Amino acid sequence: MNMHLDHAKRILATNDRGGYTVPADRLYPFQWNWDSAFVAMGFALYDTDRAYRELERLVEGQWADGMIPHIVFHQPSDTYFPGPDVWRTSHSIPTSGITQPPVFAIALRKLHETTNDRARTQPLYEAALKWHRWWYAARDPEGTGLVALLHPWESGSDNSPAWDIALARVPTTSDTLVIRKDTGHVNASMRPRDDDYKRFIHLVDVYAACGWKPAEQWQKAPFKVAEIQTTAILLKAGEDLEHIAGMLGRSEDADEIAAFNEKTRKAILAQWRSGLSRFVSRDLVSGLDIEAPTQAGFIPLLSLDLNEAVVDSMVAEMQAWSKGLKVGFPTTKPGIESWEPKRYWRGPAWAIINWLLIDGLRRNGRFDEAEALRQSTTTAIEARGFAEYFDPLTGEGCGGGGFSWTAAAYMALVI
Ligand code: 9WN
Repeated sequence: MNMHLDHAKRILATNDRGGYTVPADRLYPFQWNWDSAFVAMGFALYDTDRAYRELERLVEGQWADGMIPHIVFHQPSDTYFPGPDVWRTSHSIPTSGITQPPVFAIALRKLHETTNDRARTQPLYEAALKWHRWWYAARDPEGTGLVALLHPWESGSDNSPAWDIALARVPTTSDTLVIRKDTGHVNASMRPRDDDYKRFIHLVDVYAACGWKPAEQWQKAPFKVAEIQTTAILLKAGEDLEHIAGMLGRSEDADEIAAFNEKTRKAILAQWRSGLSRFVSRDLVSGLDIEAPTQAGFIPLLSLDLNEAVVDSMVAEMQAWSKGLKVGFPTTKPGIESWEPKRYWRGPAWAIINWLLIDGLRRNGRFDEAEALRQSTTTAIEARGFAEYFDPLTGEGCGGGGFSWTAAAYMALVI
């Protein structure tokens, strides 16, 4: 028996707060959206009832318009900023007002295929369909096929160099007092900077003043990015949702979802930049490509069957970034000015990103590279524990410890 697997299960048990899992004790004391989807895939490997519970509890936070928020505040806690008083949303269970990458339907398909439990899958399927419709209506009102983020927190890659130009336009002023709690748990040098936080909160104030109405937010958004990682995840989740619709005999829904998927597939392909060997996001305020070299540009491997020349060039680029590193895959290209190997999304390696890349490499027939990344990820976890993320140069575990999605990723990568 692999003792690390036991440890991973214990982490999920310790972080259980009653049917939902906090990402890490104290540092993140609520339910987070994409964390819970990854965690549900971990639970699906040994406790399908608990996996369903995780998704069901997340859906308790779903808004009437279909959005599933990035945080559901099931119980109060004073160890995290910003809490419900800053978000000022009106859902009955307090939630944040923004969303996060839609991994949910990917988890639901895995779970349904394991259990074939239609009664339990059906309501979650309805919730996922409503959410996918929301993405297209609220975050792609012009029907481009790419969905936009209005806040860096929606990307899950909060302080990525990908946002440096777009975020610099956002003022550092806010009506809300910024009282950071994260730096009381984790060394400040591993976290976003103060100016990032001021801008994050400025955006929250702007959208709260819009009453969180999507059309008004779209008009007033000082930060608006058609984002490649989120869109690629949406497409993979859309494929999985279409598949579930088929299994549930919902053929009209399946057609509707297939049309979303087709539009998005074409739109992602149009974001391929051969000169960069990766896909790019678009800054919708300036209309320009976002060329900052981050992991996001490789995530389309997950949801596209790419031609061999494209895959070859992506893989060569990924190998160039990974050269000499102890742990792949770096979230920012090593060696460039904005690369910071310990600072959150500006360089470190994250197990869940690797999980997505591994699935994408496999989908595109690159089994050796997938296996190398799988081993690099599990070895780092076995050596340094279930850290939030890893310094790719030294392999050191950074950020929070006892981290739920690292535990889930470990299980998925070794079982
Ligand atoms: C803001 C919980 C979340 C992850 C994100 C990660 C971090 C929050 C924060 O933690 O973001 O949502 O306060 O730093 O960036 O991807 O979902 O693990």
